[in-house]
Amino acid sequence: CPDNPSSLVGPLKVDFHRSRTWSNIRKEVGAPLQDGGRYMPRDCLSQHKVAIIIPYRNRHEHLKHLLFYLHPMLVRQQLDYGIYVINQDGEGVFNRAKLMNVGFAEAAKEYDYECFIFSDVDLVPMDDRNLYRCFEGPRHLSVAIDKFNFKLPYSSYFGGVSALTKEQFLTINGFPNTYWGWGGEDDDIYQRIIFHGMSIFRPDHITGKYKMIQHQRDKHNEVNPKNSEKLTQTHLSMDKDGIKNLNYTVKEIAKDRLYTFINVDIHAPV
Ligand code: UDH
Repeated sequence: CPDNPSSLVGPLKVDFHRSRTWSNIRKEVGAPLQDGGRYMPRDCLSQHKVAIIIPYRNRHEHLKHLLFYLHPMLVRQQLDYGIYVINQDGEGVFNRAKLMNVGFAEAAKEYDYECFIFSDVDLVPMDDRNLYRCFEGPRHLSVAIDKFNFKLPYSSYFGGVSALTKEQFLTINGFPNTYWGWGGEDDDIYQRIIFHGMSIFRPDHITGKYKMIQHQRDKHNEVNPKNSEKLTQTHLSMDKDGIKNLNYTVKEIAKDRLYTFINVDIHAPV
């Protein structure tokens, strides 16, 4: 497929006021997909094998909105892609970064993905020129979120949506497994990247616009004050704590038309 897909439209209208049903979304955006939320263009060979990894628990409405907007955009970008929803089993403390590690490991078992996009479930891109593919360095995609007045909240911010090649991800030993509860894991990932001598790529602030679905802080994902202390130790912990020592138990893998659902026990403290 060409480097610059010709079917991109630029700015997208994103509206969360309409409530959507799964069957309607399947009807509206599911037609070109294969089970598991898989797609590859038929008329050309895609240059990008991309797994989209979504850390997840109990955000059904958000997932509907995201998939409704994301699938058509990824199809227009002519990617060979699959969407993986990594659901944390049980009621234990949430761990976003560990779920993303699981997503990497499980998606890599399934197909020869070269690029991994890690995306929060509540961030919907507002411009389809924001390419969900990988670059020479790790890329931070969600640079202009409405909640932060379409600005980076701070210059080293790496939260929300990011893209790493398999090689970039393995170079930093993946993400930390030890950040339970809210906060810090995205800054740890940023430091891993910098400490391994890579720099961060970003789209501009027009292309990188996102709309965040408003929500309250979830249960069992309270701010964990220990996480900010851990950040001072990243340089010591990063080569031990990550994809190398990842352990988890897959409880279920289910293929919906719109996504692959992986329910996983990540041995959370209760
Ligand atoms: N997530 C879930 N379920 C949870 C917790 C987190 O699916 O119970 C996932 C989801 O993909 C989410 C991501 O983890 O988008 C990040 O969690 P978050 O949305 O809580 O993080 P964010 O930085 O927090 O968006 C905004 C909290 C708003 C509280 C404002 C209080 N003033």
